[in-house]
Amino acid sequence: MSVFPRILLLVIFITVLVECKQLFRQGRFDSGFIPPPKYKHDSSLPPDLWFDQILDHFNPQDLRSWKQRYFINDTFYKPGGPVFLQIGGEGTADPIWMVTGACVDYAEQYSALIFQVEHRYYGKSHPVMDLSTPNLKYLSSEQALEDLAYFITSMNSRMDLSSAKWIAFGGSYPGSLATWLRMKYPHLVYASIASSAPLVATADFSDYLRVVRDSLDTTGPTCVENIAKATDTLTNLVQDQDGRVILKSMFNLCDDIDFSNKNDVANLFSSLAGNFEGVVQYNKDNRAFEGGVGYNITIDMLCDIMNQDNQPINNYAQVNSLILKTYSQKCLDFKYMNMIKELQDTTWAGSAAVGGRQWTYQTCTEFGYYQTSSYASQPFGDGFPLDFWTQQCSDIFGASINETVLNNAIKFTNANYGGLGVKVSRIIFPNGSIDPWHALSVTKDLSPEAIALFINGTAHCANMYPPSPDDLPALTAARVVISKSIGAWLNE
Ligand SMILES: *[C@@H]1O[C@H](CO)[C@@H](O)[C@H](O)[C@H]1NC(C)=O
Ligand SMILES: *[C@@H]1O[C@H](CO)[C@@H](O)[C@H](O)[C@H]1NC(C)=O
Ligand SMILES: *[C@@H]1O[C@H](CO)[C@@H](O)[C@H](O)[C@H]1NC(C)=O
Ligand SMILES: *[C@@H]1O[C@H](CO)[C@@H](O)[C@H](O)[C@H]1NC(C)=O
Ligand SMILES: CC(=O)N[C@H]1CO[C@H](CO)[C@@H](O)[C@@H]1O
Repeated sequence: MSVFPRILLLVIFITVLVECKQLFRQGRFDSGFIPPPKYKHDSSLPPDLWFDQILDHFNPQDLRSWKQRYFINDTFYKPGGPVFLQIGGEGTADPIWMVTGACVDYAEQYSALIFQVEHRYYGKSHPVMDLSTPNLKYLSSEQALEDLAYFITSMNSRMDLSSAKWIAFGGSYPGSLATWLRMKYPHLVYASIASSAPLVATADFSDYLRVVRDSLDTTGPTCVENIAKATDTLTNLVQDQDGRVILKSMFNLCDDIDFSNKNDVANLFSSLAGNFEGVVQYNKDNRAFEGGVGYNITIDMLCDIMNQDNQPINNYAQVNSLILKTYSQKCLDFKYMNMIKELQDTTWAGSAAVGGRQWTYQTCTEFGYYQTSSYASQPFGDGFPLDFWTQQCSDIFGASINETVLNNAIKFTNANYGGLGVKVSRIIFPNGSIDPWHALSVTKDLSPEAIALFINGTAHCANMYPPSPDDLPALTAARVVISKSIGAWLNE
């Protein structure tokens, strides 16, 4: 079931049960940023299809190609109808999104053909033999955008769709891709819905924990206050031999704490913050398929524990136990080198290949997005600053992927795509008020044609899920706005 490794944003619960793993990394589940929606699995999911894709779009002399996976649902399509393109992200593409979720509802309403294209290097879309650092050089958002443009032009001629209006859908990193695809290829992509899309690359994403704090604060001030008290106690105990023995048993740690190992200590603090990050980011999203885990843990539940009449450190430990139990972890593995070793595995069969290694590479070479402890007024301490994150790039990928590379890459990404100055039209940017990622996204209209849709009370990509009777009114209203906008665009 889902173990969240330590990297960023969008996709799923991997059904690998690994003991002693960190649970949440950089805001991302094992398989990516958007866990699958609630749906009863049955045999009628669309089958894998394969597209001959170009390896290096930026070198016309390189004729190598590879097989990219995609899915199609033509049940609702009527000739003359639009084409909805679901953009895959940093995890395995899940065909469940071809039969359920908001995009499918809109497809039924507007007689659309639906495609989903898996992102290169993730899932079953393997452009190269393995994930060695040299082989990762074709992994970038730019290559991914070219994949999509080439896919669209090919399908236009193969399926006679040239006059169809393509609308791109994506949430989280694919939301950014949906934005940039519309910007770069307005003649191929007619409109985009870019949910919870982080458009600004930044190494130090300290605002993440600011929003986590604000989201926990919606339950009242004591939750955050008690976390801060627990962090103080933790900070004191960890400096003391007897204290470390107490912490080991209290937090069910897999190993003794070696205080001289700064990376282990940082990783411990970061993992305990991760218990809250993972819950806040996906709070009450209608996401779990039958048998999925973790979807029923909410902000309210964690804050109820933190507000118990008990020592805050004990409550903090109880939250940790709940998360460990939920993800079937025997103990909390906070050893830095265990995490690094796992992410160094270059095989497609390794657990890091589910997306952890690839996404870490994209953070190191394009986006940063490190959820550091540098924002002062958050309750999780200052124990995992930016250098704790940036060193991971060279520790995992070698000295050639270092902090200089990261800083240059971030400047390039923002210049290349425009950050929040992106010039784009016929696009909606839905965002959730409690989702930490809204801090890097569009929350104010860019223009009358590029609209922010801020959803009060919801988490990451909530609008993409199928409706649920528990949905907040603002979420229901947002889905209607999106649906009506699509209708209006199609009538233009
Ligand atoms: C398309 O989605 C609808 C709605 O879930 C489903 O009934 C239909 O079987 C799907 N079609 C294909 C070809 O998967
Ligand atoms: C969450 O759901 C699972 C499976 O349905 C259940 O075993 C578990 O007790 C639930 N956890 C909480 C905290 O409600
Ligand atoms: C960082 O990597 C670049 C090239 O990948 C290399 O030229 C540079 O010397 C490295 N810097 C350090 C401090 O290792
Ligand atoms: C969001 O909802 C909360 C609680 O329901 C309410 O107090 C707040 O005023 C709302 N904010 C906006 C901007 O509508
Ligand atoms: C937190 C935040 O950025 N909120 C903004 C979201 O977007 C709306 C407009 O759509 C603004 O009014 C909010 O201030």
